[in-house]
Amino acid sequence: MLTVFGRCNSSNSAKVFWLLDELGQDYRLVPTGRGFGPTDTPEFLAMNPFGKVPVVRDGDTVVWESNAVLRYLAGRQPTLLWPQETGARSRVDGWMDWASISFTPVMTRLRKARAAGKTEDADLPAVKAAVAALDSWLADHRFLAGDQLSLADITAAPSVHRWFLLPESGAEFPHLRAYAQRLGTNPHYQRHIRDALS
Ligand SMILES: N[C@@H](CCC(=O)N[C@@H](CS)C(=O)NCC(=O)O)C(=O)O
Repeated sequence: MLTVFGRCNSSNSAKVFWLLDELGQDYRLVPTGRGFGPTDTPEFLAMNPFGKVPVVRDGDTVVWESNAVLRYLAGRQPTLLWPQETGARSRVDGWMDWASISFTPVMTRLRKARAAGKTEDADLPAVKAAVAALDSWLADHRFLAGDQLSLADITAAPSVHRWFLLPESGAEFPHLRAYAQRLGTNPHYQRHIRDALS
């Protein structure tokens, strides 16, 4: 049985829970992370030396870093969420890396600054630039890596969701809004992403 160490309110864990549901994969959840269970025990640090969730254990194999976990899980069985053909797969991988390296950090910092009541918006220009690029891409694409849902969308979804929680999301960026609404019709997104805000 696959074991997942994570917490339901963590966006990086939520990505993994969403994929597991898409794949119809059973798992045992060990609630772990801030407010749920310790990550500083020798046992946990032996799995992930950085003491972060999510972590997945599959027999003797331990995987950490949420995108690595997504790829590991999608690689265990054929799925269009992470296509086998290398060109198609690289498009998914590119969006995953962009979302995690260029979009999520600035979006997370902006959200935290707002939550702390800070008025200075150092990350807003970078967030807006990312959102504008997403919007123009999504004018011609139903999902990030093509016509159907993929690991790219699962990776970007928490930050897209967080953008629309900000007051300045307004009426701008209609293609991104339509995409967010498209994601919002997915029951696994509804179950895992909407409330995973920390
Ligand atoms: N880049 C890592 C980030 C992992 C991360 O920062 N996880 C957060 C939850 S989203 C965490 O473990 N926070 C500490 C805790 O919950 O104890 C990934 O994608 O897995």
